[in-house]
Amino acid sequence: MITALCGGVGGAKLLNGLNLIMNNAELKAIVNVGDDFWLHNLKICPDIDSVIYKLAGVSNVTYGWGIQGDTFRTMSELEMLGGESWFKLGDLDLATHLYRSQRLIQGARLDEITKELKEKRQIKAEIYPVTNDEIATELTLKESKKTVGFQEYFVKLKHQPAVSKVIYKNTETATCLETAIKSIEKSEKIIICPSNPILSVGPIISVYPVADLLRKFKNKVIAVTPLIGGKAIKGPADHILTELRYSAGVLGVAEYYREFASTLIIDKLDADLIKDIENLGFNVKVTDTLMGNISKELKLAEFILDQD
Ligand code: FO1
Repeated sequence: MITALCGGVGGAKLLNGLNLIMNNAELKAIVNVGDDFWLHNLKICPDIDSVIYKLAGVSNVTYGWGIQGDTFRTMSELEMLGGESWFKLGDLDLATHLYRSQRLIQGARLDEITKELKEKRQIKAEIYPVTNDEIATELTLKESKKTVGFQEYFVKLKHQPAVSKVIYKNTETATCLETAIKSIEKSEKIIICPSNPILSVGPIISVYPVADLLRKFKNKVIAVTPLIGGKAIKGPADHILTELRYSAGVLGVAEYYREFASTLIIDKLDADLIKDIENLGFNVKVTDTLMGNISKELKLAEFILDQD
């Protein structure tokens, strides 16, 4: 059994590689729900959906979120009406949000609904929200000192403003899914996918008892850096680490994960940092981590599964 802690776009690519190799329910993904929010009275779970669409082979290859070939006619109409249209929900993607929201109103739990959604798309791997409770990642902006919700920062503000603080709201009272706890305990390997450490993995780790479990099973935790040559492929992973006083580049990722993971997988472009990262106590493995196509997703997944 393998458990992967996963955010949206980057994490979903590695998860897809693992899923293509394993293709069974022995792969368990624990997914971030700190980005989730309500919009138009619909519950949106971007990371769960990015993972489901990717594993189902329907995800938009350019954006990494949403469905390939989707259109945005509803959003254009909404914009014309003067409605809120900054967060682009595709016409096909809307079906997922309608389904999930209706099921939540009927009293179903988020993990049940996620199971229904992934089974409809013939995905065998288990996909668990880390918690069924509503948690929310919020960011305090350095200059304005304003605290904004994740999607306002990420989409509206295009993740540009410097951040002074990240808050994982409600994680101290949220209950971790029992199935997620069991899968961490029973797995031979726990993989931290190349997602944003602070914004995508941080909310998962902050739900009790995930941090304690990672510390306890540290010897089987393998983290994969999302930074290549010190830079994020997409998103704010690189600058948010330094804004929160971690070292620049992959060293900052290593500092963030040092209490939770024993192995850190880094890219060839960062090989000059091997010694510094080893000095933080990691077993360092170097490979090509850029997943530009499915064969590279498979290759990285194979490399990780081969580690002892
Ligand atoms: N990201 C954007 O940058 N702009 C969007 O308009 C947008 C819409 C969207 C709709 C559904 C969905 O599941 C994801 C969407 N995302 C969009 C991605 C999302 O904001 C981020 O990828 C994640 O929250 C970060 O992991």
